[in-house]
Amino acid sequence: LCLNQLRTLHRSAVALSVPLTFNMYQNKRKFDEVLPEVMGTLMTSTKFKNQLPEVETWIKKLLNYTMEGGKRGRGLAVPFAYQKLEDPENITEDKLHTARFLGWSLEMLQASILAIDDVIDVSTTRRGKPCWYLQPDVGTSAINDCFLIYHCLMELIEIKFEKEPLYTDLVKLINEVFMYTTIGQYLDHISGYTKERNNLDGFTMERFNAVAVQKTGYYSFRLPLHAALLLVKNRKERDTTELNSICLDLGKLLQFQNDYKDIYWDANRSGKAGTDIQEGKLTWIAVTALERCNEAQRAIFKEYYGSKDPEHVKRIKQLYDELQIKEVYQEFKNSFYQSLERRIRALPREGETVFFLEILEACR
Ligand code: DMA
Ligand code: MG
Ligand code: MG
Ligand code: MG
Repeated sequence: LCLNQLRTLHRSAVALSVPLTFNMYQNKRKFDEVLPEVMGTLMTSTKFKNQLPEVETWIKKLLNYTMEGGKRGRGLAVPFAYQKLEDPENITEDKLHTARFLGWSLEMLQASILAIDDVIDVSTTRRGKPCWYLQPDVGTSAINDCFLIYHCLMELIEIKFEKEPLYTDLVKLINEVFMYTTIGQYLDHISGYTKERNNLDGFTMERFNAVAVQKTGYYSFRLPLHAALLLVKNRKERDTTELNSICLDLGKLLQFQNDYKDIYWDANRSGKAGTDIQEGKLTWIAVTALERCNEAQRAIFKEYYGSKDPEHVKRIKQLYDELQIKEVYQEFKNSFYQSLERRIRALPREGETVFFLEILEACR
């Protein structure tokens, strides 16, 4: 047997012990069926009683608009994680239903994070339609609407879980994760390049990673994982150190892919028009480009990055091409996947491995 054949055999053996079937999205129909119940539950809130009639109309319009579309990765991850992390004999249909309900709560959180992110990033489209803040009669009032979505989420989980033992831990989890996300968003905002500030000291991979972990890793991976763990019977006995660490690495992965798509995917494919170059964002693409720039190229970067002028944006994209960023990205992405996959396969429980392999696959 030559070395390559051996490698193939080894890979299929590993694949057999942990089948890489793509299961998470098979549960999407059942997940979607829970949404009307989630909305119905929210609308039973006593806080919405005796309101002026436009309040309920507005809340429904706001939630329908901002929660529509998207891949539902975070929401679906909750019931999927519960199924994979809980011992089979403890899984109940009731808890699965709760996991789906929790998943939708996280989708609501995601809606508020994205709606405010689009204001910060001066974006124009999201999930294939204009950003919420660009809707007629919204504008800067979108900031208040984001609070409103957040409070709908908190109200929803109060109505549904107030009397459950998991309630306090759930509220603490959401608060903790939202705290990290808002810190991450702050860091993202102040790390941007402007010609006036003329400072690229912060454009390092270390800083990119620190921001990505906080703005993306916590709410995209750690939150669904821990929301699911709240339903697992003997969860307090589980050691989550390595799981948490993998979540944050997945955050880096999701963010450097997100940064790539901002430049190289057109809006039809990603559902949103990119603004990273225009807004001078600290992105994986920009940091990687700077690592490879000579003095002349660095001067071009400093001249044109962070400008809304389409010609300047074009010039930056041309610089990225000269530096072969696409190729560097593919290579980096492959090796990042491989090392994460190794760590995931080394997890002590097969359910943990299956869960994370699925998430990794969903990130492809
Ligand atoms: C992603 O940042 C992180 C959050 C908290 C939304 P981003 O602005 O790059 O996201 P997107 O590309 O979806 O606007
Ligand atoms: Mg954005
Ligand atoms: Mg952003
Ligand atoms: Mg982005």
